[in-house]
Amino acid sequence: SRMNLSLFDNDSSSEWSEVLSQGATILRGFANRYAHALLDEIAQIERAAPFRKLTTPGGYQMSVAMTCCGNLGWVSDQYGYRYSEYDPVSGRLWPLMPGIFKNMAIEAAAKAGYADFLPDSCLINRYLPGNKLSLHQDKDELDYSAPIVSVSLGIPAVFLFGGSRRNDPVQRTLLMHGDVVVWGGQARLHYHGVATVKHNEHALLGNQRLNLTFRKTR
Ligand code: MD6
Ligand code: FE
Repeated sequence: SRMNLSLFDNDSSSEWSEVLSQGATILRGFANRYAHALLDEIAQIERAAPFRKLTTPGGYQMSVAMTCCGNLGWVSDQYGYRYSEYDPVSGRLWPLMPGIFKNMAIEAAAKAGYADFLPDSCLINRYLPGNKLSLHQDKDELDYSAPIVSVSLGIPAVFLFGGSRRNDPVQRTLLMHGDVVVWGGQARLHYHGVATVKHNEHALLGNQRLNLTFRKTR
């Protein structure tokens, strides 16, 4: 629904915002102008820290493949979910967060009303058709006053957005290439997920969807 829709000051038709719920805003088309630069950086990151499918603490393999950059990366294994300075696959520090990643995330946060966002971690998720992300809360960060900035690239996916309780009703919204969700305040601990991704083709990314989530973890 576009009940709370506003065009941005300067631009016209290719960028607009939608309020998902109090604290959660979708900046439609915001990342379009960054897309080529982001993909070049992801190709570099991937060389040092390849995408991998993590195992949940319960012993299931996630269908989404992940990698990270920044001072900390999100990891999952038999001992639980946490942020780590080291990539468990290589034993090395995660690749640095590229300047353009950080600048874009800061600008998006500000545009959605969160000034002074300083991400120290970027989780990069890769979805292929058939992959999904079950309903969850993001609660491994220490400071819930900071928002999360989530950037979608490639083929579309239905984003599931619930409330603070697992059984709250779920809104569904299609996230397209270039869409950014900024997520904090009242919505910071809301349940969310990604429905099974459908077969599709994107001019830059082929049959993939990439999602970047920027966080302040500590
Ligand atoms: C995704 N996103 O869109 C998964 N979490 O691929 C998330 O899990 C997420 O988009 C917290 C805030 C925004 C998000
Ligand atoms: Fe999440």
